[in-house]
Amino acid sequence: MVLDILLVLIAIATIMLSWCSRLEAKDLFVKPYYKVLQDPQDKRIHEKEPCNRIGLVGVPWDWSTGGDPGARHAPRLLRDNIYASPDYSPSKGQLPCKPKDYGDIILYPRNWEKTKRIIREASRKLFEENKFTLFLGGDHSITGPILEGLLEVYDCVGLVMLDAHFDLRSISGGVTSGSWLYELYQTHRNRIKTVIIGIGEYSNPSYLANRAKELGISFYGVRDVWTRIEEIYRDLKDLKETCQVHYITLDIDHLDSTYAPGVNSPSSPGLHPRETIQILDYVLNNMNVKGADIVEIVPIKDNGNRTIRLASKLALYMLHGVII
Ligand SMILES: [Mn+2]
Repeated sequence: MVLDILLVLIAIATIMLSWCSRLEAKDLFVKPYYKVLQDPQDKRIHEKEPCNRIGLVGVPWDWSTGGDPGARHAPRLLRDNIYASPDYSPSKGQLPCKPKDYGDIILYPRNWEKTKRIIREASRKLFEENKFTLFLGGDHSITGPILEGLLEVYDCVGLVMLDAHFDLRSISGGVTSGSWLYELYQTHRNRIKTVIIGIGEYSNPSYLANRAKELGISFYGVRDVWTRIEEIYRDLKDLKETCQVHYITLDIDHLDSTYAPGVNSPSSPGLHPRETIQILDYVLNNMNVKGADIVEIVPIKDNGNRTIRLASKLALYMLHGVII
Protein backbone atom coordinates (compact mmCIF):
# COMPACT_ATOMS: atom_id res chain seq x y z
CA MET A 1 0.00 0.00 0.00
CA VAL A 2 2.68 2.50 1.06
CA LEU A 3 4.72 1.43 -1.93
CA ASP A 4 1.72 2.06 -4.24
CA ILE A 5 1.24 5.57 -2.87
CA LEU A 6 4.96 6.24 -3.24
CA LEU A 7 4.87 5.07 -6.86
CA VAL A 8 1.87 7.30 -7.60
CA LEU A 9 3.66 10.27 -5.99
CA ILE A 10 6.80 9.59 -8.01
CA ALA A 11 4.69 9.41 -11.19
CA ILE A 12 2.94 12.72 -10.35
CA ALA A 13 6.27 14.37 -9.53
CA THR A 14 7.74 13.15 -12.83
CA ILE A 15 4.79 14.50 -14.82
CA MET A 16 5.01 17.89 -13.02
CA LEU A 17 8.74 18.13 -13.57
CA SER A 18 8.42 17.37 -17.26
CA TRP A 19 5.58 19.92 -17.51
CA CYS A 20 7.71 22.62 -15.87
CA SER A 21 10.67 21.99 -18.12
CA ARG A 22 8.66 21.90 -21.36
CA LEU A 23 9.77 24.27 -24.11
CA GLU A 24 7.63 27.27 -25.06
CA ALA A 25 6.71 27.87 -28.71
CA LYS A 26 9.28 30.69 -28.86
CA ASP A 27 12.00 28.15 -28.05
CA LEU A 28 10.80 25.78 -30.74
CA PHE A 29 9.89 27.83 -33.79
CA VAL A 30 11.34 30.68 -35.79
CA LYS A 31 9.26 32.76 -38.20
CA PRO A 32 10.20 32.47 -41.90
CA TYR A 33 13.22 34.39 -43.31
CA TYR A 34 15.15 31.59 -41.68
CA LYS A 35 17.90 32.69 -39.39
CA VAL A 36 20.03 29.67 -38.56
CA LEU A 37 22.48 31.76 -36.56
CA GLN A 38 21.13 32.31 -33.03
CA ASP A 39 22.41 35.82 -32.40
CA PRO A 40 19.68 37.99 -30.79
CA GLN A 41 21.55 41.22 -31.63
CA ASP A 42 21.66 40.38 -35.34
CA LYS A 43 18.45 42.12 -36.42
CA ARG A 44 17.44 41.34 -39.99
CA ILE A 45 15.49 43.72 -42.24
CA HIS A 46 12.16 41.92 -41.63
CA GLU A 47 12.52 42.54 -37.86
CA LYS A 48 12.75 46.33 -38.25
CA GLU A 49 9.98 48.91 -37.86
CA PRO A 50 8.35 50.18 -41.08
CA CYS A 51 9.66 53.47 -42.47
CA ASN A 52 7.45 56.47 -42.93
CA ARG A 53 6.09 56.68 -46.51
CA ILE A 54 8.51 54.22 -48.11
CA GLY A 55 6.60 51.52 -50.00
CA LEU A 56 7.44 48.18 -51.60
CA VAL A 57 5.23 46.16 -53.95
CA GLY A 58 5.56 43.06 -56.12
CA VAL A 59 4.42 42.96 -59.75
CA PRO A 60 4.75 39.26 -60.74
CA TRP A 61 3.88 39.72 -64.43
CA ASP A 62 5.82 37.91 -67.18
CA TRP A 63 3.17 37.23 -69.84
CA SER A 64 4.74 39.89 -72.11
CA THR A 65 7.99 37.91 -72.31
CA GLY A 66 8.63 36.39 -75.71
CA GLY A 67 12.00 34.81 -74.80
CA ASP A 68 12.36 33.17 -71.38
CA PRO A 69 9.42 33.77 -69.06
CA GLY A 70 9.73 33.16 -65.30
CA ALA A 71 10.08 36.72 -63.96
CA ARG A 72 6.76 36.21 -62.18
CA HIS A 73 8.73 34.28 -59.53
CA ALA A 74 11.26 37.05 -58.88
CA PRO A 75 9.28 39.25 -56.40
CA ARG A 76 8.98 36.39 -53.89
CA LEU A 77 12.70 35.54 -54.07
CA LEU A 78 13.75 39.20 -53.97
CA ARG A 79 11.64 39.68 -50.84
CA ASP A 80 13.19 36.60 -49.18
CA ASN A 81 16.67 38.00 -49.81
CA ILE A 82 15.84 41.59 -48.88
CA TYR A 83 14.12 40.65 -45.61
CA ALA A 84 16.74 38.10 -44.55
CA SER A 85 19.60 40.61 -45.01
CA PRO A 86 21.39 42.23 -42.05
CA ASP A 87 20.90 46.00 -41.76
CA TYR A 88 24.43 47.41 -41.98
CA SER A 89 26.18 48.98 -44.98
CA PRO A 90 29.85 50.02 -44.59
CA SER A 91 29.19 53.09 -46.76
CA LYS A 92 25.76 54.14 -45.45
CA GLY A 93 25.65 52.80 -41.89
CA GLN A 94 22.57 51.22 -40.35
CA LEU A 95 19.38 50.96 -42.37
CA PRO A 96 16.93 52.46 -39.84
CA CYS A 97 13.69 50.81 -40.97
CA LYS A 98 12.04 48.57 -43.55
CA PRO A 99 9.67 49.59 -46.36
CA LYS A 100 5.93 49.20 -45.96
CA ASP A 101 5.11 46.05 -47.94
CA TYR A 102 1.85 46.30 -49.90
CA GLY A 103 2.08 42.69 -51.13
CA ASP A 104 1.68 41.99 -54.83
CA ILE A 105 -0.53 43.89 -57.27
CA ILE A 106 -3.46 41.64 -58.32
CA LEU A 107 -2.83 40.64 -61.94
CA TYR A 108 -4.89 38.99 -64.65
CA PRO A 109 -2.67 36.42 -66.41
CA ARG A 110 -2.79 36.71 -70.23
CA ASN A 111 -5.05 39.78 -69.96
CA TRP A 112 -2.60 42.63 -70.42
CA GLU A 113 -5.24 45.35 -70.94
CA LYS A 114 -6.90 44.65 -67.58
CA THR A 115 -3.56 44.09 -65.81
CA LYS A 116 -2.15 47.33 -67.23
CA ARG A 117 -5.10 49.28 -65.82
CA ILE A 118 -4.68 47.70 -62.38
CA ILE A 119 -0.92 48.41 -62.32
CA ARG A 120 -1.54 52.03 -63.36
CA GLU A 121 -4.14 52.57 -60.63
CA ALA A 122 -2.06 50.78 -57.96
CA SER A 123 0.94 52.88 -58.99
CA ARG A 124 -1.01 56.15 -58.70
CA LYS A 125 -2.20 55.18 -55.21
CA LEU A 126 1.34 54.20 -54.13
CA PHE A 127 2.84 57.47 -55.41
CA GLU A 128 0.12 59.45 -53.65
CA GLU A 129 0.78 57.67 -50.35
CA ASN A 130 4.56 57.36 -50.38
CA LYS A 131 7.53 59.59 -50.99
CA PHE A 132 9.27 56.57 -52.57
CA THR A 133 7.99 53.22 -53.85
CA LEU A 134 10.06 50.24 -54.97
CA PHE A 135 8.45 47.89 -57.52
CA LEU A 136 9.74 44.31 -57.77
CA GLY A 137 9.08 42.88 -61.26
CA GLY A 138 8.14 41.09 -63.33
CA ASP A 139 9.19 41.70 -66.92
CA HIS A 140 9.96 45.18 -68.23
CA SER A 141 6.49 45.82 -69.68
CA ILE A 142 5.29 46.70 -66.13
CA THR A 143 7.29 49.96 -66.18
CA GLY A 144 4.88 51.48 -68.77
CA PRO A 145 1.76 51.47 -66.55
CA ILE A 146 3.84 52.26 -63.42
CA LEU A 147 5.03 55.47 -65.12
CA GLU A 148 1.49 56.26 -66.31
CA GLY A 149 0.42 56.08 -62.65
CA LEU A 150 3.32 58.36 -61.69
CA LEU A 151 2.28 60.81 -64.45
CA GLU A 152 -1.20 60.99 -62.92
CA VAL A 153 0.39 62.38 -59.75
CA TYR A 154 3.22 64.50 -61.22
CA ASP A 155 3.40 66.57 -64.45
CA CYS A 156 6.78 65.51 -65.74
CA VAL A 157 9.05 62.54 -65.08
CA GLY A 158 12.77 62.22 -65.69
CA LEU A 159 13.47 58.53 -66.36
CA VAL A 160 16.87 56.99 -65.63
CA MET A 161 16.91 53.62 -67.37
CA LEU A 162 19.70 51.07 -66.96
CA ASP A 163 19.14 48.54 -69.72
CA ALA A 164 21.06 46.67 -72.43
CA HIS A 165 18.10 47.37 -74.75
CA PHE A 166 16.11 50.37 -75.97
CA ASP A 167 12.65 48.81 -75.42
CA LEU A 168 11.40 50.89 -78.37
CA ARG A 169 10.38 48.03 -80.68
CA SER A 170 7.32 47.87 -82.92
CA ILE A 171 6.20 44.28 -83.39
CA SER A 172 3.82 42.79 -85.96
CA GLY A 173 2.67 39.95 -83.69
CA GLY A 174 3.57 37.86 -80.65
CA VAL A 175 4.61 39.30 -77.31
CA THR A 176 7.61 41.29 -76.08
CA SER A 177 8.73 43.21 -73.03
CA GLY A 178 10.81 45.33 -75.44
CA SER A 179 8.21 47.85 -76.66
CA TRP A 180 6.83 49.54 -73.54
CA LEU A 181 8.94 52.70 -73.79
CA TYR A 182 7.84 53.33 -77.38
CA GLU A 183 4.21 52.87 -76.37
CA LEU A 184 4.67 55.26 -73.44
CA TYR A 185 6.18 57.89 -75.77
CA GLN A 186 3.13 57.62 -78.08
CA THR A 187 0.92 59.17 -75.39
CA HIS A 188 3.22 61.02 -73.00
CA ARG A 189 6.09 62.24 -75.15
CA ASN A 190 5.96 65.80 -73.82
CA ARG A 191 5.90 64.81 -70.18
CA ILE A 192 8.75 62.33 -70.08
CA LYS A 193 12.47 62.66 -70.62
CA THR A 194 14.74 59.63 -70.66
CA VAL A 195 18.42 58.75 -70.34
CA ILE A 196 19.27 55.10 -71.12
CA ILE A 197 22.59 53.75 -69.81
CA GLY A 198 24.17 50.38 -70.61
CA ILE A 199 23.04 49.63 -74.19
CA GLY A 200 24.76 46.38 -75.20
CA GLU A 201 27.12 45.80 -78.15
CA TYR A 202 25.33 44.19 -81.12
CA SER A 203 22.27 43.61 -78.94
CA ASN A 204 19.75 45.84 -80.74
CA PRO A 205 18.71 46.51 -84.36
CA SER A 206 19.92 49.92 -85.58
CA TYR A 207 16.42 51.30 -86.22
CA LEU A 208 15.96 51.49 -82.43
CA ALA A 209 18.95 53.83 -82.05
CA ASN A 210 17.49 56.07 -84.78
CA ARG A 211 14.11 55.96 -83.09
CA ALA A 212 15.67 56.96 -79.74
CA LYS A 213 17.33 59.96 -81.43
CA GLU A 214 14.05 60.99 -83.08
CA LEU A 215 12.31 60.86 -79.70
CA GLY A 216 15.06 62.91 -78.02
CA ILE A 217 16.11 60.02 -75.79
CA SER A 218 19.79 60.12 -74.78
CA PHE A 219 21.49 56.76 -74.65
CA TYR A 220 24.90 55.45 -73.69
CA GLY A 221 26.52 52.09 -74.40
CA VAL A 222 28.61 50.01 -72.05
CA ARG A 223 31.87 51.54 -73.40
CA ASP A 224 30.47 55.03 -72.85
CA VAL A 225 30.22 54.26 -69.13
CA TRP A 226 33.96 53.51 -69.19
CA THR A 227 35.06 56.44 -71.32
CA ARG A 228 32.39 59.20 -71.21
CA ILE A 229 30.99 59.07 -67.67
CA GLU A 230 31.24 62.88 -67.27
CA GLU A 231 28.92 63.32 -70.28
CA ILE A 232 26.46 60.87 -68.71
CA TYR A 233 26.48 62.88 -65.47
CA ARG A 234 25.92 66.08 -67.51
CA ASP A 235 22.90 64.48 -69.18
CA LEU A 236 21.54 63.35 -65.81
CA LYS A 237 21.99 66.92 -64.56
CA ASP A 238 19.92 68.14 -67.53
CA LEU A 239 17.29 65.53 -66.68
CA LYS A 240 17.24 66.85 -63.12
CA GLU A 241 16.61 70.38 -64.37
CA THR A 242 13.96 69.39 -66.94
CA CYS A 243 11.66 67.47 -64.57
CA GLN A 244 11.16 67.85 -60.82
CA VAL A 245 10.46 64.17 -60.25
CA HIS A 246 12.62 61.18 -61.20
CA TYR A 247 12.27 57.43 -61.53
CA ILE A 248 14.88 54.67 -61.89
CA THR A 249 14.17 51.53 -63.91
CA LEU A 250 16.78 48.81 -63.42
CA ASP A 251 16.56 46.18 -66.13
CA ILE A 252 18.97 43.71 -64.56
CA ASP A 253 20.16 42.64 -68.05
CA HIS A 254 22.28 45.83 -68.20
CA LEU A 255 24.70 44.01 -65.85
CA ASP A 256 27.29 41.70 -67.37
CA SER A 257 25.95 38.13 -67.47
CA THR A 258 28.86 37.09 -65.23
CA TYR A 259 27.15 38.97 -62.42
CA ALA A 260 23.55 38.57 -63.61
CA PRO A 261 23.04 35.29 -65.48
CA GLY A 262 19.40 34.93 -64.38
CA VAL A 263 17.71 37.28 -66.84
CA ASN A 264 15.45 36.88 -69.85
CA SER A 265 18.06 38.26 -72.25
CA PRO A 266 21.63 38.00 -70.85
CA SER A 267 24.18 40.55 -71.99
CA SER A 268 27.95 40.58 -72.22
CA PRO A 269 29.94 42.77 -72.13
CA GLY A 270 27.65 44.56 -69.71
CA LEU A 271 28.13 46.83 -66.73
CA HIS A 272 30.01 45.81 -63.60
CA PRO A 273 27.93 46.19 -60.37
CA ARG A 274 30.50 48.83 -59.31
CA GLU A 275 29.49 50.98 -62.30
CA THR A 276 25.79 50.52 -61.56
CA ILE A 277 26.33 51.60 -57.94
CA GLN A 278 28.36 54.64 -59.05
CA ILE A 279 25.51 55.74 -61.33
CA LEU A 280 22.91 55.03 -58.62
CA ASP A 281 25.00 57.13 -56.18
CA TYR A 282 24.83 60.11 -58.52
CA VAL A 283 21.09 59.71 -59.12
CA LEU A 284 20.15 59.08 -55.46
CA ASN A 285 22.34 61.93 -54.16
CA ASN A 286 21.34 64.54 -56.73
CA MET A 287 17.84 63.79 -57.97
CA ASN A 288 14.33 63.66 -56.54
CA VAL A 289 13.70 59.93 -56.95
CA LYS A 290 10.05 59.00 -56.26
CA GLY A 291 10.22 55.41 -57.37
CA ALA A 292 12.26 52.58 -58.84
CA ASP A 293 11.78 49.13 -60.27
CA ILE A 294 13.90 46.00 -60.67
CA VAL A 295 12.82 43.90 -63.65
CA GLU A 296 13.56 40.99 -66.01
CA ILE A 297 15.05 38.55 -63.46
CA VAL A 298 14.29 34.91 -64.38
CA PRO A 299 15.07 32.80 -61.27
CA ILE A 300 15.13 29.45 -63.10
CA LYS A 301 18.18 30.67 -65.08
CA ASP A 302 19.84 32.09 -61.99
CA ASN A 303 22.88 30.01 -61.26
CA GLY A 304 23.33 29.87 -57.45
CA ASN A 305 20.95 32.82 -56.81
CA ARG A 306 23.68 35.21 -57.97
CA THR A 307 21.33 37.56 -59.77
CA ILE A 308 18.70 37.60 -57.02
CA ARG A 309 21.35 38.27 -54.35
CA LEU A 310 22.91 41.13 -56.29
CA ALA A 311 19.52 42.62 -57.19
CA SER A 312 18.32 42.46 -53.57
CA LYS A 313 21.42 44.39 -52.47
CA LEU A 314 20.75 47.00 -55.17
CA ALA A 315 17.17 47.21 -53.84
CA LEU A 316 18.43 47.80 -50.28
CA TYR A 317 20.97 50.30 -51.57
CA MET A 318 18.26 52.32 -53.31
CA LEU A 319 15.95 52.14 -50.28
CA HIS A 320 18.78 53.31 -48.02
CA GLY A 321 19.56 56.13 -50.46
CA VAL A 322 16.04 57.55 -50.27
CA ILE A 323 15.53 57.00 -46.52
CA ILE A 324 18.56 59.04 -45.46
MN1 LIG B 1 14.31 46.31 -70.75
